[in-house]
Amino acid sequence: MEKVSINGYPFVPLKSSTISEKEAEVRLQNFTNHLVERRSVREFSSKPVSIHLIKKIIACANAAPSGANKQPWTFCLVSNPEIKRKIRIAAEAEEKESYENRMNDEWLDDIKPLQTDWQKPFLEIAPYLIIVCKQSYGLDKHSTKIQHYYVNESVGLACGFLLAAIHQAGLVALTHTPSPMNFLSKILNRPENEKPFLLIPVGYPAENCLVPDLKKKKVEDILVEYT
Ligand code: IYR
Repeated sequence: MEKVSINGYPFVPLKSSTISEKEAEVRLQNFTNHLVERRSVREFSSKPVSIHLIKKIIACANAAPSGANKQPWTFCLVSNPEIKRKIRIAAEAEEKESYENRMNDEWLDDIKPLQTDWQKPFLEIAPYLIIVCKQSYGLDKHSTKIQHYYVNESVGLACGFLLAAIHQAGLVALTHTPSPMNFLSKILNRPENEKPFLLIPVGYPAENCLVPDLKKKKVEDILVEYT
């Protein structure tokens, strides 16, 4: 790789290959056909998943762009059954309170097609729980604060990469947001600069797994053109 310097900062040539529009369309169609099959799954198999595969998936998420390339994220990977059990118990307590007292009628109505309730057995069944934490600031080895930028945007992008990688690996996941999520900070003993962002069970789907028959908005309804 040919290195050059701009004002003393190292740059390398962009790795890119120009392809014909026809080729682009074929590739894009294949990519889209694959991605539209990704679904949020709530019925998991307990079939083990190789730790090697999971770490490769997390490496893919770590390639996401982030503000000033600070990578303001931590991926907590839980396979320990006792920790999974603690997480399930605490998540279900919050979810029970949410379903019974926090969510309003419109919200409860909106999620009826998903047929969810406060019970979350998948938190113990799925072989892995990935708890993605956002770092509101970083800490160097002397515990000096490091500024982070656009933390929600950055961690959201990393989660997008993570979900795409999970799907690419033939695994399934759920973007789960039991709310509030501070119980995870306690169970996982996370430092003050980190807050849980998403709780993502990962594994293989249960046999005969069903998912709700949801439709996406049409492109015409989400695209505004300024020509
Ligand atoms: N967090 C709850 C409720 C829930 C909320 C939304 I918005 C969803 O898209 C799905 C569920 C739960 O996980 O059951």
